[in-house]
Amino acid sequence: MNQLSTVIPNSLDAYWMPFTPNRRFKANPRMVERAEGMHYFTPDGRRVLDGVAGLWCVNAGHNRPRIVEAVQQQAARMGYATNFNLGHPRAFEFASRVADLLPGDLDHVFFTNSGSESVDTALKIALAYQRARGKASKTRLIGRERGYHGVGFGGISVGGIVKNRMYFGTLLAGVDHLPHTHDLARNAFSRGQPEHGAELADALERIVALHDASTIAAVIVEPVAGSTGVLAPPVGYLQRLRALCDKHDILLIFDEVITGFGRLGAPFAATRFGVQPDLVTMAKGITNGVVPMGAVGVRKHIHDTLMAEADAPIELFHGYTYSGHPLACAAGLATLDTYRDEGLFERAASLEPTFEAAAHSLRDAPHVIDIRNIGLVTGIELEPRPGQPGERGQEVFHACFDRGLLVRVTGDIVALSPALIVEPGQIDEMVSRLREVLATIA
Ligand code: PXG
Ligand code: PLP
Repeated sequence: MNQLSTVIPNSLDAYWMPFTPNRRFKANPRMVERAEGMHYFTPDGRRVLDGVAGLWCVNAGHNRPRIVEAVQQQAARMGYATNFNLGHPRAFEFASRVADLLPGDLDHVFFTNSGSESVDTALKIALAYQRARGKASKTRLIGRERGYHGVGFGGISVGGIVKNRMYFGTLLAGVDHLPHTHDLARNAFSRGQPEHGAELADALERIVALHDASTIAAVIVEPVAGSTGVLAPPVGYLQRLRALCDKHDILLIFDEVITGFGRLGAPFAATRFGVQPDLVTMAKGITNGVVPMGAVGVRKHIHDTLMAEADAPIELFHGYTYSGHPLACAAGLATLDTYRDEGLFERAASLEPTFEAAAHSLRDAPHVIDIRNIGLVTGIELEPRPGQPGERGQEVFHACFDRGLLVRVTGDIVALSPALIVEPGQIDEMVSRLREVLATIA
């Protein structure tokens, strides 16, 4: 153990924690201070099995020496260089590597520092592209109910989570939403893609009928909605959405912040589902969560149009101080090497049946009203307590942690999305601990 393990913070007051009930947390804090492989360790040395790859990001597992060393060496060599009018080799190398993994002619990569920034960047590229090709009236952005696209104003505007929107004023103008695809009546306990719901994509036709295609720039969806409870796309849904976007000359953006880098047993969801998006947003697994980074993959014709039609030497007036940060690029390169050399995407694909069977074995556990899965991710939906939505979920989260298992809970939906290095025995351990917890809570 390193020396840091003896440091206990003596005040929790100053830190305003993100997406956390701060007062509750500070009354009963739960901390981790070290991690390795599939586990976190608490300051008093307890081991916690990580059922969610950190927060859907540590796809190669925690503290992999190859990634640690790459970051250490880069920090010692050059910790920072601007990417505005100056380059460093690793950023170019990493962009090429990411482009190689992306399907089709998604040949260009713009770097950001998070999923939220990637979403804002993709929306801005979509708007700039429409204008550059002489379709400046195409400005409307279409999201989807229950979508999570981060917390920037662009992302919450196209996002579909009421609490992430209702406190923050008028948001972006000119945004519409497709209906979500969650349908317990028809699709409960589905394995892989649910059977029913492809026709929900046709809502785009109604939006087009209402506003006209000449006003619509882009549609953005998560291929599998993660944050709002693991919603795989109904069979045929994404294909239908792609066809409608083609028909009406609308860009299709896949937000692959969670689904990218192996979560579905393929490099991207676009690869797995065989649907070609025009723009892809990424983050999280791009650096194994070790250094913050995000990226946007851009198809050739979009990039080339913006290059050819630019009315100023700078083709896109956009970028972040830390775009292409050297530490993030170093971490990203070592991460992609790890995914490749350990065959982790293939490993995720081969574990999917085991993971699916384990998840669905909870069907008869108390409170469970749905279980759904795809790749190495499952959502286990619990019946909410009457008049107290989310309370049962919070209790499950705490009880799991106290029994040495980290899960992710959104409302009353429990998600498991382990690192792709997970062993079958650890999948069993996750499921049996969760079963114990479900049996003990009211
Ligand atoms: N898009 C998607 C699809 C995401 O899942 C973001 C954008 C935003 O990324 P950043 O890096 O800005 O957080 C995400 C992030 C949860 C949870 O409740 C999910 C995310 C973040 C925090 C919590 O499961 N996903
Ligand atoms: N605010 C101020 C005052 C700045 O100078 C900058 C960047 O130079 C920013 C915000 C944006 O920061 P970032 O590029 O890290 O997103």
